[in-house]
Amino acid sequence: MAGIGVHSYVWSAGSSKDELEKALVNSHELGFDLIEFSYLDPAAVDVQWLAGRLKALKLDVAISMGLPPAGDISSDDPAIVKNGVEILHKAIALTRDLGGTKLAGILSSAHGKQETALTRKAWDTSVSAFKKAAETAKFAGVTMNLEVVNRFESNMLNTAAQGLAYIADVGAPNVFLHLDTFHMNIEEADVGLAIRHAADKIGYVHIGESHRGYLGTGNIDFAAIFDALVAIGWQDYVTFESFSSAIVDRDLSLKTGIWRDLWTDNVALARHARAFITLGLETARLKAELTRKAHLPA
Ligand SMILES: [Mn+2]
Repeated sequence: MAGIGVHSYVWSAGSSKDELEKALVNSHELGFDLIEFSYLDPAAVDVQWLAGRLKALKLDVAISMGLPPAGDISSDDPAIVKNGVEILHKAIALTRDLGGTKLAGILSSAHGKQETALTRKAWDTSVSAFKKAAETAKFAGVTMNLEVVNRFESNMLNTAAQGLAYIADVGAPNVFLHLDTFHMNIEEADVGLAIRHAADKIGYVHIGESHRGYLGTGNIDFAAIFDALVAIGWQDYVTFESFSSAIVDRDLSLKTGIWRDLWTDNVALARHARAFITLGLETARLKAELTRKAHLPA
């Protein structure tokens, strides 16, 4: 197990040096192995300083983002597609410059509720543009992890199976799925089966509750999810993602519909999440062992 990560928006949506430092120290002190940042603008953030702090605290890093409408690589407008590829290239560079290897999130189309169904042309346009970004990422030592999200946040990749089809069309070895239990709980026929089906191509995992608050206080069957992760031999990161109206990012909070304050004490929340994931995975391992062990008479 590479370890357990935490999304920086548990700590703060800000990117001032003080806010970033607080996020790093909190993650480190609570025993997380990775911190995920939403894309940070290198013009506003001292990337070299941040890379140094990550290294000093022995924290791995992942970068996530959702393409904006003006950078939708599935667009009919070639200028918008071109802008989207440039945005992906910048995010790849940031990931590399921070010492990370994973770019994740909604990378194949714009993040947000779409008013029309996806067309074949939009799919093909996206695949073709994404190939360029995947090539750039390969040279940067970065994997591209396509987040599969619910219908209200994208009209393209809503299920793991759709994500696998997209990856097959792109045909690059450094493209994987970024699965998120919050979204899967809405769209998949069976979350555990979907994880097993996509096993070979999963690159990153978000653990989030059905209301995005405290793990275990919503309606997601986490036992089934931890069983599936253990069954496929998942050894990479699982990252806790949670949002509350206590911490607002003007863009992401609105797009993801964060209207309720599901928590205010983020330290208590993160400590609980790490314990919940650790115990959940450990329990799943014990269950797997028990099912394999034949108790026979001596
Ligand atoms: Mn997510």
